[in-house]
Amino acid sequence: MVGVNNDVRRVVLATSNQGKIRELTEALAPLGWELLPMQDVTLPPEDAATYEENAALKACTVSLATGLPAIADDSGLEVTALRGEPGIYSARFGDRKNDTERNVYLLERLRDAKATDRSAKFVSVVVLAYPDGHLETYRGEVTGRILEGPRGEQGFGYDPLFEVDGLGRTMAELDVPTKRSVSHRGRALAALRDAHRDGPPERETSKLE
Ligand code: ITT
Repeated sequence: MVGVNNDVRRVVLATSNQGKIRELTEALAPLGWELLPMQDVTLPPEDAATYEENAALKACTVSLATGLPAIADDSGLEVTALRGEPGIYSARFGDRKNDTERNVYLLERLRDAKATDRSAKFVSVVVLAYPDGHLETYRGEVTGRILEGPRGEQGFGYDPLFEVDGLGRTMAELDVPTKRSVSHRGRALAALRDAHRDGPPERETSKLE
């Protein structure tokens, strides 16, 4: 650890996912924070059982290594017909190597699913970790359904297969501001922005009896 700096105006982005980096950068811009890449810090294996714990693992690792506050997102796609799979394992679904292969695998797994079984949701948990160990946690979700083939060129990951409820468009057919306003990550980050509107939120202190 490189000294403790809890000043939230310089924050490290604790992710190696370029799609997340773009969305975090865009959604956090109104706060005026300086967002730094994590450079040579390696993220830990995501071996916890929840999005919250995995996001905290990533954010804490980077915050401790850099001595600065760090922000991480752990997210996933939960498909009803697959009883919530791939969930926290979305980045390594079926051991496939990249987004395209994972999308093909998802379609294979859903080949026999009835139309009503194709409902799904995206979940994002964003954790802001401070070098003194304090954590802030924000969660967002969006519901939709998995199409039988991809549509759209924007976004990343499972976006081309996920049609957002009420919009009739896939997440990959949305421009950046629209994805931000409806998406799981956009919602989690809106909650973070609200909490920080007037500076860092007050920390809860436990009272000693
Ligand atoms: P970092 O851990 O470095 O942040 P990662 O891609 O490994 O990157 P996760 O472990 O949180 O991140 O995996 C989430 C996966 O869920 C991601 O790789 C995508 O396949 C999928 N996913 C998450 N958010 C998504 C989004 O907004 N659109 C499409 N797919 C998404």
